[in-house]
Amino acid sequence: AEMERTFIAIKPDGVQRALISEIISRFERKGFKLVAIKIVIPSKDFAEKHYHDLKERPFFNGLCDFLSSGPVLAMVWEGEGVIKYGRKLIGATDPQKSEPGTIRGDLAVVVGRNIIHGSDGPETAKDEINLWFKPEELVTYALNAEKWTYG
Ligand code: YYY
Ligand code: MG
Repeated sequence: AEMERTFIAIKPDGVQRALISEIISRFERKGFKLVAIKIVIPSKDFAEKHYHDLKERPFFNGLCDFLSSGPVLAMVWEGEGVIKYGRKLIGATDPQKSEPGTIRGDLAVVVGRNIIHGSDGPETAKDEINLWFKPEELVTYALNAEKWTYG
């Protein structure tokens, strides 16, 4: 069986606030594996594709302007339960409601600047990975710690 993968992105606010290493560190220390990473400034059109599910929402235009306003760190993380647990590490959409200990709870204040994106389920994970990455950008490899992480 293939290991589960999710799409995680540090938005322009997280990049500008120098939170890249802090955020990567949380996924890495948990035991998840980084299988793709790049820094990119998405076009407005690309941002609209990424957030297409939200196109009827009043904040859609501002959200897409924001995502395309600067560099985004796009990543794919792999591991057992990584889609659901990745969302748990990230915390609630509104940082005012995110628990302390989560990325948004510890590092963000308002919903419009909540620093990170994570796929919300298996289907969106697949779609978002395919939107942001070419197949050859995903690296399959073994980590020596795997036998200690998974037993
Ligand atoms: O998946 P997640 O990022 O936690 O929330 P979504 O409901 O998918 O919304 C995407 C994005 O839109 C959110 O991270 C911030 C922004 N947003 C907003 O600006 N105002 C809202 N009321 C809801 C979401
Ligand atoms: Mg979402």
